[in-house]
Amino acid sequence: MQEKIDNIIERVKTEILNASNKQELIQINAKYLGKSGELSLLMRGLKDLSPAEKPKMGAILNQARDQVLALVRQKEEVLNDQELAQRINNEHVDITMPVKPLQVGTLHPIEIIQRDLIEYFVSQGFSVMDGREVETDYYCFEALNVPKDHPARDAQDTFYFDAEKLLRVHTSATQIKTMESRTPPIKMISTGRVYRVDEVDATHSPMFNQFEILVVDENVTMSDLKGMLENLAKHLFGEKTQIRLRPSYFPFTEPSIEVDATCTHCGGKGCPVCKQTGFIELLGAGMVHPNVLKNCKIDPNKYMGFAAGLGLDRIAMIKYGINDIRDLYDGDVNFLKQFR
Ligand code: FA5
Repeated sequence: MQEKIDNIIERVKTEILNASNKQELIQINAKYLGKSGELSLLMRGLKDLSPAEKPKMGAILNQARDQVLALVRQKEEVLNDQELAQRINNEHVDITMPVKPLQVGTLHPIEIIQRDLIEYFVSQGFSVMDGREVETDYYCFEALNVPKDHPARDAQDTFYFDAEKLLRVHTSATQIKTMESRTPPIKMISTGRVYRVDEVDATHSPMFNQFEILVVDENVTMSDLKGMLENLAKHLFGEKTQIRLRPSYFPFTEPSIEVDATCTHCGGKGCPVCKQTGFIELLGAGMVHPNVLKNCKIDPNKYMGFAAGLGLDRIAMIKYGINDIRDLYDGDVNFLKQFR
């Protein structure tokens, strides 16, 4: 038996020595250690030996099996190394070749302004409120002192889902939600998309972005509003910026104002951008109408407030010198990648 085993080991050694790839190695392994392999058959024959012979022969066969396994593994390592060396030899990396530039995205100009304004107001203790783009007539109009037959609705026509549900025309709806859910003092901002049935032109889009500011407290005055607006204009367009207040009308504020800032292009001297007026329109604002406070169960004899609403698209256009609002929505990568 020992002779037979020695013979097997010798053959295994020669065959392994001659094996030139892993497939041949697998075959050698199967030939000796597979189900019907020579060594496996000998091991299966152990059961026919006498009890005295069994342990001795068992040990010899186990040793032979381990030896064959070790030889196969050794050769496998050699073949792996050869394969790797061959691959390294065949693959040439040209480190002088220019790399493909990474495409890094940029923030949309409106997103940049939105984030900047949120940071600006949050640092002054304002909280950020979320609003809904699909609103009810009540929050968008009625609670803001704009009843169903009010002429102000014509200027802010919108898209209706049914008699009650509509796409909000302004972020002012969030004022009501905030005043309903909190008690004064209130300092809140809210931003997002709004919708109107407006014809598209260089400065109008049926979908645009607004930024709402609301403060409600005891003894809040128009001069607090003016101070806040002055600082805001300087923050947006630089320290030299000045503002001008014009009387205006919003049903939800009394008095109401339209706020202009000195033209960022000519500094107030007059140029084609500001149509020679020296000013550009910035936002609408005013003191919260007592009816609005009452609608939110806030006592108008105790509390006062101011509110303002900016059109972020127009701010982006002024800040970045964009002539057409449509550029903001065309998704032209070459246009958008300017804003970093
Ligand atoms: C309002 O929407 C008021 N809710 C603002 C307000 C809030 C007043 C709080 C008082 C107190 P107005 O309709 O003027 O106001 O719109 C505000 C800004 O939205 C405008 O100054 C303008 O910048 C922008 N805007 C209005 N319509 C469009 C449009 N179709 N496309 C782009 N921007 C627009």
